[in-house]
Amino acid sequence: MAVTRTFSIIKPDATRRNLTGAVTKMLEDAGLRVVASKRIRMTREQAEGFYAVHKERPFFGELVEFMTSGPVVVQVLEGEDAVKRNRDIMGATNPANAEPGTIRRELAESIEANSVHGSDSDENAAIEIAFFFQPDEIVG
Ligand code: RTP
Ligand code: MG
Repeated sequence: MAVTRTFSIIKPDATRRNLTGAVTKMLEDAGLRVVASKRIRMTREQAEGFYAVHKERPFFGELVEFMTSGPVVVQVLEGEDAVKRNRDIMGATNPANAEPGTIRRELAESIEANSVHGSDSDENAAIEIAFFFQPDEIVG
């Protein structure tokens, strides 16, 4: 299996509860390596742009409010089959449906405040990484 990269966000519900380290440990224990990381407060424009694919969804407005409600940590993760590996350790979108041992089952608050984002394909990972990072900010 090839070593690839994915994009992750530790969401405001997790930073508010001081779970940045706890989330990162679960990612590392799953075999992923943090090769870029920064703590930012997303602007409304960034959140709307990042989630543009969800523009027509009923939860879009609330999602933008939530993602701009506090600090987030944006990260690039590297590992074998990184996109799938990350989605496996994240668990289902709704923590109530997520498997025990996953980040969302163990740490998330709700379907919206679900602690982490992870890219859903290699193609989207590349787009999402470029949305937040310059190439020289990523050190593999
Ligand atoms: P993500 O994109 O964050 O990795 O999560 P996902 O694929 O599991 O979920 P997606 O359907 O892409 O939704 C993106 C984010 O929107 C929020 N959401 N709220 N209120 C709702 O019904 C609802 N549904 C989704 C979540 O924060 C979700 O991660
Ligand atoms: Mg998604």
